[in-house]
Amino acid sequence: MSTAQRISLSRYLIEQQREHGHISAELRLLIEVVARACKHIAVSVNKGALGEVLGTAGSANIQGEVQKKLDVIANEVLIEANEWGGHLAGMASEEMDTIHVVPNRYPQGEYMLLFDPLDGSSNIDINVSIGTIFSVLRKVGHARGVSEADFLQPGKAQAAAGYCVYGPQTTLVLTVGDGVSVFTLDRELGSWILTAENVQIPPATQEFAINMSNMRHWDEPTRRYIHDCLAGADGPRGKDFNMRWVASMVADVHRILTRGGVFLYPWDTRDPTRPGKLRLMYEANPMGFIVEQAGGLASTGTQRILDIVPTELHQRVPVVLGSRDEVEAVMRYHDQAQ
Ligand code: AHM
Ligand code: MG
Repeated sequence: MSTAQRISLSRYLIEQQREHGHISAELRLLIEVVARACKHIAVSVNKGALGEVLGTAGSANIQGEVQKKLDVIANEVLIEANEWGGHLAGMASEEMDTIHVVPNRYPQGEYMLLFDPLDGSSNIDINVSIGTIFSVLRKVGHARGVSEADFLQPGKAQAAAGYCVYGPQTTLVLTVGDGVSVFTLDRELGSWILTAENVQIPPATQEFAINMSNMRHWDEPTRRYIHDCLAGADGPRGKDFNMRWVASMVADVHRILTRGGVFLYPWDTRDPTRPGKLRLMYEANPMGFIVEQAGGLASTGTQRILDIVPTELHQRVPVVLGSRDEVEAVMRYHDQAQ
């Protein structure tokens, strides 16, 4: 790609606003600020041990998970970058107990930003891909202020969603509801360059991603589905399957976006208070929106993820997403069990 042919994220967003009318000026600013924050996080990630950013922070989040230093750093970077711009009413994060309302000293906008600041925390210290996932909602109604209830909107109401993968390349994937675009960070210039547009997930696949060590905890339909995949070409699915599991949702979803596949973090019996590991608002909804915009499907196994009306901020859900034919196959196994 010659320098003249390069389209930066700023130009892409201005064209989305001006020519296609897909986004408002406020939403454009919001996405630019999030992308800038991701660049900042990428710098910390790249420093690793030299930046003293590895290891635990000595604290736990609301879900009782030990926070890594980078979880805390990434959360702070996103809040500090976004709170003063006038485009947001509030923010919610996997790493914060409750919402962060934009302080009174700054103007309030109509959008709300939700994020998993550092996804794949168990991979931070071992130099494997990790990422940031974000979701944007619009405040309904014009009353001043914002409360937790304003955030409890179904995923289909998202105005934008994206993720950034900090891997061999730093990649930003974005949807504003008009397909999925991919930007690669040019580290020398410090700019995001459009490297793929209108990404489509192949509908058929022979690759699944699941943490097999949890098999004994799964529900019966998931167990039967994986059993049949493992039976290969001679089994009921009639084809051989390959398995991949990075244990960073961003990396697993990015592989699926690039070459197809199905990702499962199913319902399991380990903790009766939670129906799955992944969080609806910070993980399942933004990834579900992106996957659907790329022609794939995102389901709990029995219900479209983007239709779920949240009842709490940190709600967890079972997640099955990726290539359309394969997600439908998983749903059939669940249907048959009912
Ligand atoms: P995190 O947000 O605390 O990093 O947890 C979410 C991650 C996902 O990225 C990944 O798919 C999953 O947890 C991995 O779970 P497991 O440790 O069971 O393999
Ligand atoms: Mg996560």
